[in-house]
Amino acid sequence: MTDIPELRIDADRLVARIEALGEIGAVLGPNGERGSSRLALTDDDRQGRDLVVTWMRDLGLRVEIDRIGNVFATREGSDPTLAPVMTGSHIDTVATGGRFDGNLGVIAGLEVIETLITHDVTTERGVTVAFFTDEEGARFPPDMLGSLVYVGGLGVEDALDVRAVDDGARLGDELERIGYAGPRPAPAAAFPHCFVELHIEQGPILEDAGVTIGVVTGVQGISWTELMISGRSAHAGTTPMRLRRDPMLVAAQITSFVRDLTGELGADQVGTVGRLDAHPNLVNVVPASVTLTVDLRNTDEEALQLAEERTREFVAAAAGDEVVEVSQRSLARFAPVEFDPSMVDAVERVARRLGHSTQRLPSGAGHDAQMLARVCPTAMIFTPSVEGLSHNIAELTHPADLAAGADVLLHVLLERAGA
Ligand code: HGY
Ligand code: MN
Ligand code: MN
Repeated sequence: MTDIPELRIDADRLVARIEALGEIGAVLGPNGERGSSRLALTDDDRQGRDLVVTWMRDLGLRVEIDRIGNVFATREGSDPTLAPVMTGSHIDTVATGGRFDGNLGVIAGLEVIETLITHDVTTERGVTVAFFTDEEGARFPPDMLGSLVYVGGLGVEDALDVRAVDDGARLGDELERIGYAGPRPAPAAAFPHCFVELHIEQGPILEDAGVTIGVVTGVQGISWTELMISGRSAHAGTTPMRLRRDPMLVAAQITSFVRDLTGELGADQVGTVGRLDAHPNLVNVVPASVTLTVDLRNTDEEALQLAEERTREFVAAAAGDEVVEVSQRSLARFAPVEFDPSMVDAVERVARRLGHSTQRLPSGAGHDAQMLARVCPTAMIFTPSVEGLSHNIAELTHPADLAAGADVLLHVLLERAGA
């Protein structure tokens, strides 16, 4: 019997499962990049879900699915009256996804539980590993949709009625179609004792600092807006420039403004125009309409509101100049979140005890932990991303760093579960 402090996960098993899951919806690049594309509630997502649920059932875990398709797998503790500790993340990806974003946290949670089983370690509290539906929000906005419903931040009926931005499919219909519309109530009737999420950093900070473990202090605020700009389609050759009402021009001006605004507001402000759809999208037609998205983020809520205000003002002025109409809708809006200080300290203390270098940092990306922090003490553990790359099929985190993160997760959960 291994002493608890000496316990470590099985790194080969962890990496093998990450690779196996990554092969579902595999996207291979010209230079050997190996990514995945499993947009939420597609057949690829279903296949990924089925594989992970099979692993969960093979470990003899109690598997539950809630009404928004979140999946929870629990190994019981010795005291069933105590709320479990929970870990997990997401297994849906963006279309140019890597194999580690989200997947690491779910598979490491499974690995932690298998390590406890293998070493016959009992814990007072149960240990649950979860994956949440549609964390990316790329097909069905907002992001973190499943965990937001789980904590009661979005009504489940409203969530089931969300329409896909690509083909207009209704979320609830897609959930039924892939067989993951579960019976467990959402929001949850009871919440975990605590939540710890292991995730890749997805940025360059840890790699630049040569640090192995990121001790995440919180998550920055997120603002997603969809703008529909309506002009007048016209002939590209015969229409004098002075008569044009060109939505593509305004879309280009907004894109350029967002970049300039980040420079003006300084370090923590980031801005992205990621989606742009022109209609009719033909070489010889001044577009009738253009739909685009603006993603603004900042660690400071006031600064984020200023960025939103400045963008609204610019859009109104540019639309007036070009005599186009703009309607807009919010796709996601989350304020910055600070994690529980005692949980953050535990991550740092455990990582150092295991001999890893650490650095505290806020998360630039949104995560399910951002939602769980509303209902229980929550923290995150980051591992470095090679070249800070993510949402790119070249996304990579080295096996030694994956294992380090999973070992820290193991021991933070052991502390909180009462091994
Ligand atoms: O958008 C995000 O930050 C996350 O990938 N959902
Ligand atoms: Mn993620
Ligand atoms: Mn992501």
